Amino acid sequence: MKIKFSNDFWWGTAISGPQSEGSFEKKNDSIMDYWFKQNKEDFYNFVGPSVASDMFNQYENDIKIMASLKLNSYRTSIQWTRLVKNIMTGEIDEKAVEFYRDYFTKLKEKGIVTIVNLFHFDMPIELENIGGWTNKKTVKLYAQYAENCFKLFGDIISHWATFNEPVVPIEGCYLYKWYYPKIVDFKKGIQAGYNTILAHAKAVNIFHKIFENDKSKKICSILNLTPAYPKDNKPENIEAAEIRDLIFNKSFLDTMIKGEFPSKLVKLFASEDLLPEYDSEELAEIKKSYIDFLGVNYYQPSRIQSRLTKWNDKKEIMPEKWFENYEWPEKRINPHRGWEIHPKTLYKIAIDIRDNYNNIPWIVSENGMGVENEDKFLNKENQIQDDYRIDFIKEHLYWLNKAIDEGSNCFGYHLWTFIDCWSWGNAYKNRYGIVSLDLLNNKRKIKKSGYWLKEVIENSNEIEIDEDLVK
Ligand code: IFM
Repeated sequence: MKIKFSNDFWWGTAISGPQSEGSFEKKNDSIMDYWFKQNKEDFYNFVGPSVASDMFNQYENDIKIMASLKLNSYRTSIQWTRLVKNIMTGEIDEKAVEFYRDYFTKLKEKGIVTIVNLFHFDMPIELENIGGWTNKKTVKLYAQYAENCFKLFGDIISHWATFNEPVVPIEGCYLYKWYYPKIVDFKKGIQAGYNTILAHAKAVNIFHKIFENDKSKKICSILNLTPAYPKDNKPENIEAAEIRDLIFNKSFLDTMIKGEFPSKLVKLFASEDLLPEYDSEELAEIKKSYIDFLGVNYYQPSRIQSRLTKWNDKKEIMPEKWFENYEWPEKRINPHRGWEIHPKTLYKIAIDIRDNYNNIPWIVSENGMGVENEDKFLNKENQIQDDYRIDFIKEHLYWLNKAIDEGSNCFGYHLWTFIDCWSWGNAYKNRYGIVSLDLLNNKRKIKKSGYWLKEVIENSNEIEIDEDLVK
């Protein structure tokens, strides 16, 4: 069977500053730099973020590789801790401006549209020390940083993102101890989430004011959506799945697209005295804000049931007070990452955006597969034969294409990621790139999946799909 995407479809890859650039010449530490200095043992093979994929030094060559693969778009992020010399005053580092201007200009010269994201988990440590997103001072400084970015790079960059996966730092820093400072405090997490939404709103309102006469400039937020499937049709399981969706998906999705917090979520948090500190001026700022498009990172759904045991109220309250994860017996899993593979959920997301979110233009801003020990798939020419990744992409594209045919307004697909990158605590354990990275010498080599993507583009965006793969 053949599927086809429109001729102007965006094909590209996504990555982030802290995971690709390395910390060369950076004047400030992010929580990730700091955490590594404190606890190297928390990182796979003791590998930290200082070199990452060496893109700080090799971006020019990397852009040539992207262009050779015919990719027309890309996403990366500016590191706040690089661009700003003095975090508390917002003073800009002119050397960093030179670096980013050259990087973005070189992309533009190759005809690659870049979405520039402003925050990808990399809170400056100085701000974390005053409470990070729980402190409104961070919101103020973020808004100033965002305004500076729009003014410094707005002549080169048309497409922007305020945040990548804003729910992840809440989960990682305030609930499940994935990231420094590994606090377990749901109420603080809710305050941090609310302040993140406020920071986003301030940034997009500033953006729309600066570019009010230039409709080519567009801004989004990038959300990792994990739709919740109830175990079965029992009302208590449906209710549990609905709550999981409210907390992890709709909290950001509804607010950023509709300007309002879901009322059921507000009631739920109020019933447990979890509401954040807010005022009417802030709510008006959020209400006024809007995004021009949405970025959706899709990896896996969630499988949910109601609690099998009563929540112990003596324990610290957690979102799991209202639901439990459920092991779906038919679950197909990526064993390296432990994440479910369920391509059809991308169709569900696409139709939900069409029907419930004004059919806003959107892009698959991340989708991909992390695999350990990819070296075992090297052929004689030293090229990784990642056919599993090609199949993974095809399956997702099949469901995406079907949703687009049915009217969902998706304009592109970005793979995570361009080159094998540093993945926080997992460091270089799982490889995601369509270009491999040799950690011994930082050499790059295009994987089979990279050439496959090039072929798709050269073949007028047509893809041959084996029916067995998508039945
Ligand atoms: O590496 C991360 C990225 O920072 C955010 N999205 C998921 C990726 C893979 O785990």
